Amino acid sequence: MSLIMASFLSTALLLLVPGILTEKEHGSNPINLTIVNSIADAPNETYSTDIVYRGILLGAMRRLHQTNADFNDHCSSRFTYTENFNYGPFLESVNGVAGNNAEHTYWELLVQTGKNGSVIRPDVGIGCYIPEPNDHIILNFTKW
Ligand code: B12
Ligand SMILES: *[C@@H]1O[C@H](CO)[C@@H](O)[C@H](O)[C@H]1NC(C)=O
Ligand SMILES: *[C@@H]1O[C@H](CO)[C@@H](O)[C@H](O)[C@H]1NC(C)=O
Ligand SMILES: *[C@@H]1O[C@H](CO)[C@@H](O)[C@H](O)[C@H]1NC(C)=O
Ligand SMILES: *[C@@H]1O[C@H](CO)[C@@H](O)[C@H](O)[C@H]1NC(C)=O
Repeated sequence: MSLIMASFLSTALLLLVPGILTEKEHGSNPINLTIVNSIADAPNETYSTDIVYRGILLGAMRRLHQTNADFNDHCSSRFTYTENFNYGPFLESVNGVAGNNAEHTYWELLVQTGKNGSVIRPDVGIGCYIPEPNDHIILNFTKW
């Protein structure tokens, strides 16, 4: 009896596991990204893009650049980043607006979490942050 049960269970597992793996490894989720300029009085811009399973934010931004006409603007880059030796990509400009050391301005990375809706300030940059499926990414042009 228990032998039959065990073999039934393992067969059920074998049938289930490939389905779960397929979804997680090949799936992508929609994610919203809002551009906020808290210094100039510019209206917010919200874009929708896709993020692959456990993909980094920079990947979703690259996908947005490839697919969105507004964000893309005739193939000229609508966001730029510099490569920091220690910390990786530093987001320098978005839609032509660049951070400036002399003016103490920069693009701050914020996330409104899908879990509870509160806004957090990740302790890593765009190359390391891995958005959750319902995260709302906010790029906030601000002062330091
Ligand atoms: C000052 C500072 C800033 C300033 C830098 C202003 C300036 N031009 O001086 C500002 C406010 C711009 C900043 C922004 C951010 N920062 Co900062 N920052 C620091 C801090 C406190 C000191 C850096 C420093 O002056 N070092 C001394 C100088 C001589 O060395 P340096 O190599 O030239 O320093 C440069 C880099 O540190 C770079 N930098 C600063 N922050 C970051 C973040 C990333 C992701 C990258 C690639 C580069 C970078 O700017 C410095 C000047 O050019 C460090 C913590 C620490 N105590 O080290 C955190 C730190 C480096 N920052 C961090 C983070 C997470 C950020 C943000 C992503 C925060 C956010 N959620 O928005 C943003 C970057 C967003 C973007 N646009 O990509 C993390 C990086 C950890 C990681 N592994 O990614 C650190 C370690 C703090 C932490 N939370 O632990 N930051
Ligand atoms: C993105 O924003 C739109 C419009 O506000 C909303 O309908 C949609 O549910 C959001 N998508 C995600 C994944 O948060
Ligand atoms: C812009 O977006 C931010 C972050 O979601 C929000 O706090 C702010 O109220 C928005 N501003 C406008 C004018 O919609
Ligand atoms: C909301 O969720 C984030 C992580 O998803 C957590 O860091 C934060 O403490 C939570 N805030 C509240 C008020 O529960
Ligand atoms: C953007 O930065 C400003 C200034 O630090 C802050 O007041 C505002 O709350 C930030 N925007 C969001 C959406 O958190």
